[in-house]
Amino acid sequence: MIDEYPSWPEKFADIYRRTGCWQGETFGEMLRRRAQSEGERIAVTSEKRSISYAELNLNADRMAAGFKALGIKKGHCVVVQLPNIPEFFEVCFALFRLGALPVFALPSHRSSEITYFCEFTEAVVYIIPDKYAGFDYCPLARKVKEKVSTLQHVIVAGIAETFLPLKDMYAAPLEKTPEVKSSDVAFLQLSGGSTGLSKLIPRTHDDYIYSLRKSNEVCRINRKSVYLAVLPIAHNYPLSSPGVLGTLYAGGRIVLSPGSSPDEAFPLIAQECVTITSLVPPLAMIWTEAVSSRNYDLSSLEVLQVGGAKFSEEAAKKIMPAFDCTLQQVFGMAEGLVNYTRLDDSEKTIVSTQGRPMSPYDEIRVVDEDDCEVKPGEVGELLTRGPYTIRGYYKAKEHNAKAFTPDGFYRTGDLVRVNASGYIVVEGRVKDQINRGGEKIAAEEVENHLLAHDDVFDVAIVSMPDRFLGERSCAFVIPRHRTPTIGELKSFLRKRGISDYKIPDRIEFVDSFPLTPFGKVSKKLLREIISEKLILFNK
Ligand code: J2J
Repeated sequence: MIDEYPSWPEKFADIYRRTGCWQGETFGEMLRRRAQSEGERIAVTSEKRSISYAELNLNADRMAAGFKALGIKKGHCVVVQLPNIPEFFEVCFALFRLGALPVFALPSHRSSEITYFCEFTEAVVYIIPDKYAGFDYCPLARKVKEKVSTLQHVIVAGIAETFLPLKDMYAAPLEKTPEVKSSDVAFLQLSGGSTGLSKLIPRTHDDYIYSLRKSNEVCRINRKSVYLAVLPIAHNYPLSSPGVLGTLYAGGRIVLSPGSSPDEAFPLIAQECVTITSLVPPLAMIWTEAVSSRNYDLSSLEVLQVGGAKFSEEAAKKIMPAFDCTLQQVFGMAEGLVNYTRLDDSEKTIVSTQGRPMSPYDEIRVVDEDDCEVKPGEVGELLTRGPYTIRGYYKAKEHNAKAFTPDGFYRTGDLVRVNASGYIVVEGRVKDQINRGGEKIAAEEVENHLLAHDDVFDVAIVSMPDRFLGERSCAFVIPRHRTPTIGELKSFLRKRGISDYKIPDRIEFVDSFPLTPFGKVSKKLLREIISEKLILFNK
């Protein structure tokens, strides 16, 4: 049950309501209204099926009834680990209608992460696909279910083996659903994490729907928009910036791509007349390279969004000529704040900045190590507060005291500078995280796994520069009795059930770590050591 999260002080909640940011609408109501206005118009198209707004609305009601019969109640958490399939929407809206909370796991998560999400949220149900991207989810679910005592059911979209098939959840709609308030938490998003495991982010109907409305305004999403989902839609960026939920809010159409490669996505853009899609930088680079050698009509594409990690100016400059559409840089975070370059910004602004906050009620501060504001244009840590930025993580009292200022600003951990026009340029980060082409790795989480190995005395994980992904991860390991092989350490991590993207790209064995003047491990120096080594190696 969800009861432990710091919310906005009444004074702020009142301002956000009075200024019309929070309009008192829930996701359940939003879909009902769209079903009334859009009816048989298609909401979601995938390889296998298309569903209209009316159908999605009805199926959400039917599934809500099925879920209720299983025992899912208001306030219960349900870990949802679904790929880009139409059922994702039926499941989420069914849970919204019951006031139960999806916890958005990514398809790449494995037993270590899923067990933690289930245990931490005391999840009652875990929902998976049967297979996706060559991975079989039922054995994973069996492992998780053995460990988590609260977990009552596993539901499978597809062949369910010993579990419950999702298709059996469509029941006769309920006469009465529980009362869900717009100020209630609608779901839990995942943070990229910097200390240990991912923190859980409680987003309310009010705050998230505001972020959709504002995103739609900035990105000019309307009923005619066709959004292609290539990134995993459970992630905050394709979910909400404006992503799939923004598209539904506007009455547009979502096209779900089975994969992110140009050969899968380009034909869909051409066939479905896609108008907007969102990518992370490495994918944007692959698409740009591919465009001239493929013969698809991509002329429907109006906006190509790139975000999740820093997009280099050089790569950004190639987008508009290659696709003959507008590039939009997106710098956002699941905790809230989203910055966009505007569609009518100059090319210079679009290629060289990460945009500006989408809402006039977003407050930002750029501060030094003592929390004092830096001079305009100087680099410092970005702090933010606003109508769709959380005031605290779920069940994380101690961490919240560090991650938020006493007056409620979220410490993003990002180093930025703000130019004279108010546009943000991301310059680096202070958080102990590696951004591997948009996928975030909390160094401490992987370090803790490696420390469990008998032959590891100590470990420090840092980022190393990479031309394609921006960053990759490098683990510096001090061995204990004997020096293990790299293969041994990697397979040890896999056996512990962590996602593939968290396995260090490189492992270096050392006798000791460089220290800071205070005697702490200097990750800065470790980053320099590995960068220099890579330069020498590449010469
Ligand atoms: C540099 N760093 C960036 C960018 C995110 C929209 C877009 C992205 C996310 C997201 C999101 C960056 N340049 N353009 O939720 O709604 C890094 C920062 C940031 C962290 C947040 C959205 N865009 N980043 O990426 O919660 O370090 O959200 O604090 O996964 O990604 O990561 P996440």
